[in-house]
Amino acid sequence: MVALRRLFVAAALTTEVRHALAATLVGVAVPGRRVDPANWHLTLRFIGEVGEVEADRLVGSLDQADLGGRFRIRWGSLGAFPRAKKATVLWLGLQEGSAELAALASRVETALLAAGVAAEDRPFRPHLTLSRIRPPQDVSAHLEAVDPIGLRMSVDRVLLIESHLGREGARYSPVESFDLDQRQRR
Ligand code: 3AM
Repeated sequence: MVALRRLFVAAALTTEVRHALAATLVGVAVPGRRVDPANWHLTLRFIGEVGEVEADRLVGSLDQADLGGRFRIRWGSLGAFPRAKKATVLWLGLQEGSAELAALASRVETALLAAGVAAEDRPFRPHLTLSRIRPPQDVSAHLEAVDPIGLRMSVDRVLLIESHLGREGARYSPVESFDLDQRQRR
């Protein structure tokens, strides 16, 4: 039997910002099941379940790819998928850096396509998932209650992460880390 690994690619949070965001959100009412701050990330591309050979191939492709330079983002407001009135995911968005993050996601996509991964047909939406809500809820009031966070962060690294599904929710473990180019820092 071939062992399959459920993988995705994400931009890493810096440790300082992970702690600062957690402290900022401590007093904020977050409906649903919260994602542990240790698991917070900015998903760039969900890959899904792949075998060992395909996993090795896409690590090699990401390693060789020009993922571009480091850039700065600024955390913004809360948002919800699929919509505020019937939310299943509550997330934190970006006030600045969305275009740069989308450009990074596009470079990751190119590297994955080169490794034979099927093309993504869903549009990229920058977000950090804070909670998952079942059954769906109207979170409009929650969204309005929180001012934009405004905290800045440098995106320095891309991670290939393995998701282990379990009854307590998913557990994530980084498989590989890919540094963005320091020389292009803006
Ligand atoms: O943490 P976020 O929400 O950014 O929602 C899942 C999570 O992203 C997403 O991949 C990340 C790791 O699980 N995800 C899960 N299944 C997916 C799918 N079939 C998916 N994204 C797209 N298609």
